[in-house]
Amino acid sequence: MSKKLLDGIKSPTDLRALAPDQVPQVARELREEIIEQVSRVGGHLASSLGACELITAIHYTFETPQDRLVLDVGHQGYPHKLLTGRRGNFEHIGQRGGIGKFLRRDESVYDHFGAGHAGTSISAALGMARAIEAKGGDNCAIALIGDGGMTAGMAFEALNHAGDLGQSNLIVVLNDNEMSISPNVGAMSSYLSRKLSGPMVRRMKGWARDFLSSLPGDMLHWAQKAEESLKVFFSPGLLFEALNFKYLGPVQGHRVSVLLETFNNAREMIRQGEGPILIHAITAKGFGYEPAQRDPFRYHGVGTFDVASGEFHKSKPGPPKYQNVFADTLIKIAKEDERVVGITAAMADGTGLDRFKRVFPNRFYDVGIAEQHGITFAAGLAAEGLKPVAAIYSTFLQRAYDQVVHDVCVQDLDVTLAMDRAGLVGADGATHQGMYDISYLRTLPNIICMAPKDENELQHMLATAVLYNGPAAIRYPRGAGLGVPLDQELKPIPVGEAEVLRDGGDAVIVAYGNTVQAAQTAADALGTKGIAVAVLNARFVKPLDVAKINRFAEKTGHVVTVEEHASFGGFGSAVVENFSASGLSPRVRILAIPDQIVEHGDAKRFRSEFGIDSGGIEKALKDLLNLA
Ligand SMILES: Cc1ncc(C[n+]2csc(CCOP(=O)(O)OP(=O)(O)O)c2C)c(N)n1
Repeated sequence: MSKKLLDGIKSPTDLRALAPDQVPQVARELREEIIEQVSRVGGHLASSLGACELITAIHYTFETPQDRLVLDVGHQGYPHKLLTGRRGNFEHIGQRGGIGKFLRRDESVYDHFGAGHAGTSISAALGMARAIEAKGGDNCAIALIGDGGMTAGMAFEALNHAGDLGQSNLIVVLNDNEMSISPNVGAMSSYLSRKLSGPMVRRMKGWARDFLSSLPGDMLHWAQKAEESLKVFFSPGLLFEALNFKYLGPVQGHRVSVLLETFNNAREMIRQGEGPILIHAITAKGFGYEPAQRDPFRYHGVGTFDVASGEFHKSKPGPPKYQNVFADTLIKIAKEDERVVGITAAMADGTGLDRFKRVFPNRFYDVGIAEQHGITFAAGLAAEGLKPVAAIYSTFLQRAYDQVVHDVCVQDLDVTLAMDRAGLVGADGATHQGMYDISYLRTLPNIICMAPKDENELQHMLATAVLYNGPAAIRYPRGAGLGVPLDQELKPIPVGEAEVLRDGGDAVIVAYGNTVQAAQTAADALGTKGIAVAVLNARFVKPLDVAKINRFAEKTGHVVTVEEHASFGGFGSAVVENFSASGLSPRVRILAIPDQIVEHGDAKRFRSEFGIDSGGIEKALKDLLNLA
């Protein structure tokens, strides 16, 4: 087999030693390697394929890591990882001890800013550019952001600020493929996609060219300038120019020669103090791998697949996913109540709301990667008497915290928050763990917060939340349910009522959400040893079923709480606060995720390490009861 150019690239310095006409081959080899590696371990595919030329050309042109490259989200970063010394680590991407799926500051000196959530790159790069300037340096910062990422409000805030600062050493590269995970949404997206391609614009350009060629030499210079202005006027550049950016583009984002020329120009402009610059590159998501290019949505994040056919390896059929039970239930509810609408922030597929959209296209809203706006938009709908259900992953709802507080809870508006991926998320790692929502929501006024023990209870909780006339939140985990039968009839649960699953006089486990099953297993195990452990399915953290919890605490004197959430401020804290307020002092153990960053890796293994699985609960009970 012939030696690859990639074999000689241990860092971007090696890349920069190549001739410009070798760079396209590097991009091609990166693409082949990404397809090959991802087919074996799974990961983000289409976004990385679409960014091979851009990332290679940036590393080739700029002096990384002295020039800072900041990737938005980081899901398109595989070419970056391969070029920056992590080629040998791909086999274990997203696995415990392996490299992460996104960028991380502790993984490489080339990862200047960690990410996972969208829309942060321009702000971070601006901060870096400013700091470099303040320290007297002459390097620049480059943010690479997708058109999906650009729908995040923060990206606009950053552009606005950068333009105001006139930050001369900042470059924003807009990777425009008209896709978020699904096709991108929004007026901005439509504006960008005009890209000088409309017939009128083409005609205008033709006239301008004819006119120019008819001019005498000295007028040509001015006319060319006029053509530049015309180009800007008829291109998406107008918006960015208005924000005080120099606009370069649109450029073909897979033609390395064009990219090298454009980036070289940009670098020169930065040297002349002419930034900030926005480079608008047009790319195709999934480029260079036919199945992914044809259907970039399906190949955004993939499991293992066959490279030749593009077919995904089938996973074993199992219980329905929580997200699908959620969506199907919402459809059922919406059929009965026309006030119900569904909202997603660019995650129609991940939340299951694409199913809802198919049934109720006019009652479905994809707001883009704009969780903040999504929540206040929901509040507005609720203020007019509708019943919005915003399905947002626990980790992404963090973005909209003030909107949940100020716009929903303080005004006591009837918004339901459906928080998918609550708890441990596995391969996506630290930035995506849904382990803070109990703490950040249960402190708020008016809201009720609940978590189902299984997918059947999720149905009833959704009915409860929608029926409730005020803010309501439900957290439920990633992936498949337990495989329990699904009731046909939806039965709202009395707000604040826990469920006694098992009686017992020696101790009580008060479990929240997806830890209930493990609590039952632990109680069963102790039962066989003659120890009678009661199990409560708390169902609500707010309002807590104080009466039941206190009754069992008094009766047994020994309480174990368990939740898949950070221990500080979580469910166990709520139970202990209640004991304090009630003047009770049973012996208590709080089982939860300790105060630490939880990296990527198998969720099951983490549960065991944190003692929130059945073995951990059993052990805690034995400790509490002083059993050997
Ligand atoms: C705040 C936030 N919300 C949602 C997501 C989920 N998400 C990951 S990538 C992505 C789409 C990004 O689209 P774009 O920036 O255009 O990049 P592309 O994949 O098209 O290259 C979304 C919605 C996220 N990472 N962060």
